[in-house]
Amino acid sequence: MRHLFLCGLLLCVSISSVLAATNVEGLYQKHCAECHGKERLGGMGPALLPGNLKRLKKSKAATVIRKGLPATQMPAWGKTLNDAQIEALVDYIYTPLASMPEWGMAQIRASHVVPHPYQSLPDKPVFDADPLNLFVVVELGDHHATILDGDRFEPLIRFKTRLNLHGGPKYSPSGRYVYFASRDGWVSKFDMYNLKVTAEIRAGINTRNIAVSGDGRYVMVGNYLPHTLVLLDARNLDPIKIFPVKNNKGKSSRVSAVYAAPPRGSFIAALKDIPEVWEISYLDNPEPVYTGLMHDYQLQEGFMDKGPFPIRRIKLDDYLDDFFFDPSYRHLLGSARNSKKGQVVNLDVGRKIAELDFSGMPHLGSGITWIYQGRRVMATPNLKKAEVSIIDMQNWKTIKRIKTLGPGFFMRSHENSDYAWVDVFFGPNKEAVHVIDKKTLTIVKTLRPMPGKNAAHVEFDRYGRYVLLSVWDKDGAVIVYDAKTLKEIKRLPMNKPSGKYNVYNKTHRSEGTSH
Ligand code: DHE
Repeated sequence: MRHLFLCGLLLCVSISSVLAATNVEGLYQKHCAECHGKERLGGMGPALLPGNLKRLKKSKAATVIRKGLPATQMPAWGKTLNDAQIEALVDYIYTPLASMPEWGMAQIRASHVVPHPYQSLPDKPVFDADPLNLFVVVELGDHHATILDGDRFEPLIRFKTRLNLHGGPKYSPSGRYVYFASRDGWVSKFDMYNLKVTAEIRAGINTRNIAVSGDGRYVMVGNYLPHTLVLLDARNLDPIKIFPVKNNKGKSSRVSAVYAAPPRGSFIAALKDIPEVWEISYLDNPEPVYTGLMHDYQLQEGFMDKGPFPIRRIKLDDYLDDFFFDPSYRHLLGSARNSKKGQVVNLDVGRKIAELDFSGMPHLGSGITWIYQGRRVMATPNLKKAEVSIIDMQNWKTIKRIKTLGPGFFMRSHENSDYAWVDVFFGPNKEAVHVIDKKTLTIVKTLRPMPGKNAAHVEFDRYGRYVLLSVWDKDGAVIVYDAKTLKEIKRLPMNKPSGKYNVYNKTHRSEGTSH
């Protein structure tokens, strides 16, 4: 009898766990799949797999689901889901997939398409606009991009992109080609002269961003999933090499971001799960760029890989989630999501040389620099605090915190403008954009171009005469302002326009924008 009772109990337990499992799968598909992918492999949001959640405790994951994650699109589910449902979801996302999809050389190669091979299209632009004053405008609302004439502010073409483009599209050195990355791993090459997509390849399952080498020969892709960096030949995007991202003990890591450092002839990648920065030379003969630095190399000899594209590993005290270079590319300024201290890493000597006083999680990749009272300063918005930090780049001290109406995402300026623009991306004032006087470090004007709608991300034209601002809404717009008078010049209706990228400013590494 007791035996029968136990069997019944076990049956009940296993039925309820099956039900719970079915429910949690249903919960995931209903609330999470749209952003994190049906298979948890990532989409607009990151992949939700144990390998990608290593730095997050389960209790913290529950808080993120309940309260949302500041500075991301992750909403708070605390009012929709109860505690048991949240716990079940946490267990679910920390459970490994039955089989992990592979994304190695075979899969990458199989995805490759080249509709217009390198040098098969004419070398003359098919339009009469200034090719160096064009803008790429990414429209997230329906996954399109518009190429905009930067003198007349008229679209030359609007074309469909891969889903959820993220990060800055990167130009070839001449500005003829632009490379896009989507969060689900697609890299697309677009010919700005012929207004055509020329090649595409899926280099990862969940991608962070891409960088183009200073000589235009390579594209490096940084992935969250799998934990790899993938090097592509820029001509037709043929894959050249996959770098598994692992430390010397075999622990693997997501890539936080990868950027090109042209004066160094290298790519620099920050890692999310290993406290290391990697420098990968793309020079045919890597030695010359390190002239004078061989001593440091000898010190680190054991860490250098041999062969082409050598990896130099710089050990740090903390992880890096975001970073910025000084104009010489000798220093890297980095921040980590859960740390109050930023780090300044001297890339020549290969170690941290100073700490930065950060508490608001600056979006460093969005920072800009200018000369203030004879000294170069860096300015960055903060994702968790309503302020802009101004940092003296000689002694790395924060010299001013400019109070804003809410945490901001993007800050932009231009060499020829007295103003720096910063958005209020989060909170009740997300419709506002501040204009800061670079000489006095004070807000001189706050614009609210479309009340109730999020206004964010500006980019200047090549001369610094006009400023383009996005209103991130389905019925949004790119609004053109006169950079001096701050008066509106033109409004172009667009579908949730996000970033805008001017060819000249990007290819000439303007101090007022990202590179
Ligand atoms: Fe971005 C650039 C990281 C969320 C829109 N964002 C970048 C870059 C990094 C980064 C490292 C620089 C890449 C480059 O230039 O190649 N972004 C992150 C995050 O860690 C964060 C907070 C969380 C995440 O989901 O990854 C994040 N970003 C967002 C958004 O929610 C935004 C607003 C909408 C979206 O598209 O997902 C967003 N990020 C952008 C844009 C840029 C960008 C428009 C390019 C700015 C530029 O001018 O170069």
